[in-house]
Amino acid sequence: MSGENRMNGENRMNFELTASMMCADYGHLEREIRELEGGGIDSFHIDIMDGRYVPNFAMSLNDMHYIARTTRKPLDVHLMIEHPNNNIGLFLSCLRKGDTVYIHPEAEYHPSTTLQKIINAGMIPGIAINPGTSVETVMEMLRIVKKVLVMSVNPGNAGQMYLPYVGKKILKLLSIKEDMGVELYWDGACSADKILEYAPKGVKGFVLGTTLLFGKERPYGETLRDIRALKL
Ligand code: S6P
Ligand code: MG
Repeated sequence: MSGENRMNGENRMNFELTASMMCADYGHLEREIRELEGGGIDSFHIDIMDGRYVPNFAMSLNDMHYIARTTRKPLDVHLMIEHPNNNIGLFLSCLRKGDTVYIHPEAEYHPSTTLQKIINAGMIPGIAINPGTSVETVMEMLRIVKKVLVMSVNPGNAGQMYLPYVGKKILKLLSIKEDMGVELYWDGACSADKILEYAPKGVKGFVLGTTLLFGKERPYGETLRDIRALKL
């Protein structure tokens, strides 16, 4: 990358930024989507919670459907629901080929069956790994999925503190990601420091929530431009 590009805020390191839409202003959802698109967001992260797998209710199928109809950018759907296999068709029918669907392996008796349905529908299959879940317990699934969403907070809420013990697990995943054919994505308390540290190590994308993007009384485009300009 040339020095000139760095100066222009055009950092050529290829990392993706996705907006955690549970943190958006629902009074102006279309405006939020347009502003994020205009600011250069790569995709929209959709947190679906059922009040059982996690102790919270967040976005619904309707919210997801609205965002899917309103943008042409990819969706990144993070299912924090028990037994997603029971209802996976409802979600897949609202999505386009090339959107990503993450499930939590602990939430399913047969996660590989659910992942196969996601693959058969033309979506990108992913698993989300909780802070307390070890890599060893999901090793075989790494051979099925294309993406791994590494949770650096416990699932259920935005605005939580980063859990530092997750760092070692990310390093372990980075060391096997090529062999397994997966890309790693960071979800939870994502700060500029974390992007600076982990993008050069090979984390492919970052979910942006209240830590960096939302609720800052600053245009999203400015924040996103600053992130892209980080000197990695
Ligand atoms: C948490 C959820 C995440 C959050 C995101 C919010 O259960 O999966 O996607 O929405 O982490 O970001 P922040 O910066 O508020 O932690
Ligand atoms: Mg999420």
